[in-house]
Amino acid sequence: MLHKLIRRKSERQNQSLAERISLSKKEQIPGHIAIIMDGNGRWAKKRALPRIAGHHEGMKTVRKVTLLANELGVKVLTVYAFSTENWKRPKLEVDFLMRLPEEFLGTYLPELIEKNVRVVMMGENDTLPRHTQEAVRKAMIATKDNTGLVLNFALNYGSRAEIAHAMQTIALQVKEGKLDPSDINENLISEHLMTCDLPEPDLLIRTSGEVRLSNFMLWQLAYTEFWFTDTLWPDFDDHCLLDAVESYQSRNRRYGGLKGEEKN
Ligand code: V07
Repeated sequence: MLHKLIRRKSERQNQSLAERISLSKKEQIPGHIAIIMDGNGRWAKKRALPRIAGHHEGMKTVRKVTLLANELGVKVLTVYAFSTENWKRPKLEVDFLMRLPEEFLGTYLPELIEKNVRVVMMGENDTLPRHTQEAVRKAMIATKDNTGLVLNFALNYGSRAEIAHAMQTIALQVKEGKLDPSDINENLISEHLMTCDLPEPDLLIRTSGEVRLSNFMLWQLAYTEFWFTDTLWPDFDDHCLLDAVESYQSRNRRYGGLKGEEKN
C-alpha cells in the first residue's frame, strides 16, 4: 500500500517518458544544469561490489543524462567528476578514476559528436596524469565546433582554489598597473573564473541525500535553484532528471509571474 502512495506523480498519472519530455520542453528549460554525482560507492556497497564498480556504473549515467539534457535543449551540463579532495582516496581507486575519462570518451565520443555535444573541462589540468590530460584534450579538440549541449567536466576542481587563482591573476594586474583596485567588481571576478565562457547554473542537482556544496562552484551558484534527491547517482534515470527539471519549472512559474507584473 505504502509503495503506491510514494510512487512518482508521473507514474501515478501514467505519464510516459515521451509525454513528460514533450511537456517539459514547452516550459522554460534550465539553460545550465550542474550536478554533484554522489552515491556511487554506496550503490556498489549495497550490491557487495567494489567501489570502482559504482564509479563505472556512474559513468554510464553521465552519458544517459547528457543525452536527455541535450534533447531537452539544455545549453550547458556541468558534472563534478573529480574534486581536489578526491586525491585523498586509496591510490587504486584514484588510478581507476583517472582512467574513466579515457573509457568514457573511448566509448561515447562518437555518439557525442553525432549528437553535436561539445566537451569542455574545468579544473587543474596540469596535475592530472598525462594519459587523462591527453584523452580530454583530444575530445575537446574533436568537439570544439559543435553547437549543441556543452558538457563541462569539473575534473580536479575545487572552487576555493579557483577563486584564489582568480585573485592572484587580478592582484598581478593591479601590481603591474594594468588595473586599479576600484576596477575590481563582481563582473571582473566572474571573468577570471574557469566558467568565464559559461552562463551561471540555473539548477544544481545533488544525488544520494547529502545536502552540502562540497567546494563546488561557490561563486557561480549564488542565484541557482537547488534540487536534492536521495537517489544514488548510478540509479539516477531520465525520470529523475525530469523530476528536477519540472521542480525548477514550477518554481520559475511563480518567479516568472512576479517578473511579468513588474514589467507592466
Ligand atoms: C567519473 C563517473 C561519474 C560519477 C562520479 C565519479 C566517477 C565521466 C568522466 C569524464 C571526465 C572527463 C571527460 C570525460 C569523462 C569521469 C572521473 C570520474 C574522474 F573528459 N565519469 N567520470 N571522470 N565518474
